[in-house]
Order: sequence, then C-alpha cells, then structure tokens
Amino acid sequence: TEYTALKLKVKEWSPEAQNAIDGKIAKDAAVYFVPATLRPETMYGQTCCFVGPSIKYGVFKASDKEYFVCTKRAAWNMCFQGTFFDIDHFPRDQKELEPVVELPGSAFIGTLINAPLSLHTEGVRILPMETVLATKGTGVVTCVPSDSPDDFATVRELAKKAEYYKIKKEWAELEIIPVLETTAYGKLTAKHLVETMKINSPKDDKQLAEAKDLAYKEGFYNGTMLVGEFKGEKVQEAKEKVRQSLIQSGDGFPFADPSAEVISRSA
Ligand code: ZZB
Repeated sequence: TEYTALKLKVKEWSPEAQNAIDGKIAKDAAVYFVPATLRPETMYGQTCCFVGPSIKYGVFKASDKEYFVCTKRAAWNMCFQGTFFDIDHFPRDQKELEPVVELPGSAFIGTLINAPLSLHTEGVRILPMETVLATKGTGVVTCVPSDSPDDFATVRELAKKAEYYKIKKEWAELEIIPVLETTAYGKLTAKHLVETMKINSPKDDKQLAEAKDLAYKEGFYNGTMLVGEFKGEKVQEAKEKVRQSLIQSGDGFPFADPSAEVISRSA
C-alpha cells in the first residue's frame, strides 16, 4: 500500500512525554508524529491525531535535527525507503534501530502538534483511539472527522466521555469543517453515514468498515474540493496534486507498507 506520510510537528509535549524526553533530544531539534494516510486531499480537515493508548511508540532519529514518532515496525520500513538519511548509523538489523525514547501511546495524549494544511492552524492534540492497529501504516492515524467514519465515531465518543478518557473535552470538539462535497452524502460524508447507518460506537467495526468503503468510493468518484489550493476541482484530480504539494513542501513523504499489503491480500 502506498501511503502519504505526513509530518505533524510537536509544539508542546504532554507532561509525561516531556519528562521522558528531557535531556535526550536537542532543544533545537524538531519532533514529528507521522501518520500514514490514503487520503491526502482531506488533510485540510484534520482536527486531532490518534495513537493507540497501549501501543508502544519510539522516537526515532530521522536526520541531524529531526525525529519521528511511530512504531518500530514503521521506522524499520522507512530505513529501506530513503526516509532516514543518518547513513552513518544505518541499522543492519532491527536491534540496531534504537529509539531515543520509547513510550506507550497513552503518554503522548494531550501533546499539541501542528498539522500541515489543517484549517485548525492553532494546532491539534494527540488523542487516544482504541482501534488503531499496531501492524498497519505507522501506528499513528491523523483524524479527519468530516470524511472518515471511524474518526467521526471516535471524536464523538471522546467528547462524550472526556473524563473517562482523561482528556479535555474541547480537544475532541474542534469544529468539523467541510473539505469536500459528494453527490450522495453532502458536505460532511462521515457524519452523514454514521448518523444514517445508526453507528453508535467506534467499536461497531462491521458497520464502520462498510461506511468506510462507501465514503472512499463516493469521495473519490463523486467528490469535489471545497477548500484549499484545488478548491472546485474533482477529488480524482486533486488527490495526487495535494500529495505532490505536501511532498514538495517537505510536509510529507511517500511511505509504503509492504507487509500490510501481504496481510490484506491474503485476508
Ligand atoms: C486520514 C483519512 C481521512 C483516512 C479520511 C481515511 C479517510 P485502509 O483504508 O483500511 O487501508 N489508518 C492508517 N493506519 C492505521 C492504523 N494503524 N490503524 C487504524 N487505522 C489506520 O486504511 C487507510 C486509512 O486508515 C488511513 O487513511 C488512515 O485514515 C487509517 F477521510 O487517513 B486515513 C473513508 C476513509 N476516509
């Protein structure tokens, strides 16, 4: 699967992550959460970024002054894709690929990051998502509740039970801004599908898989951009243009997940 990996720069750590990182990363270095997405054209609508609370994440050195937060599995894949250019320390096996810091996703919750292209320019938060798979992509998932039914169901749940999830309610309540319009579902595809299909929880996995499939197809074939550089263009054309623009600006890079492809093919 060929993803676009996006670089979400840390602006302010959660206290727990700050403690773990203090003294281990130079003050002038940039640290990024790197979600992998198949929908670069929706990045304008990011309202937060998800980690699995019990998934183990590493902070990996990508270059002199850059670090990436992702699973070790993803960092290992990046080593073979020219992403890490610290060639003096090119790991010969996974043991040599040592993160500077290793923490469970729960430690990062509340971290403030800058999401490229997001209309929420004030920054967005790292929040928990129980359904993140450690074995797919980078283990980090950027949240677009306008167009991803899983994301819509999760932010709604987080806002409803903010205390239980140990987050501030307002972190899950950033405005859901329309990014594209579809013929069948209007300007907020995910909200429309979750509500009409009566999906009650992020754990309704069968229904959510079906909603995701519908949202993908309708968005791709019948979607028109409502915002951004390619406003008014068909999603089919804008998708690759947004991707290239993110890569050009250095806010993103191509990321392949060969083992995920094997899993989905044999499934
Ligand atoms: C932003 C986005 C916006 C996404 C959207 C989808 C949609 P797929 O389709 O199953 O192959 N994702 C990526 N990694 C993980 C993970 N480790 N665990 C759980 N979810 C993950 O998966 C590709 C999409 O699944 C990715 O694209 C990511 O969410 C999520 F409007 O990024 B996406 C209709 C979907 N819309």
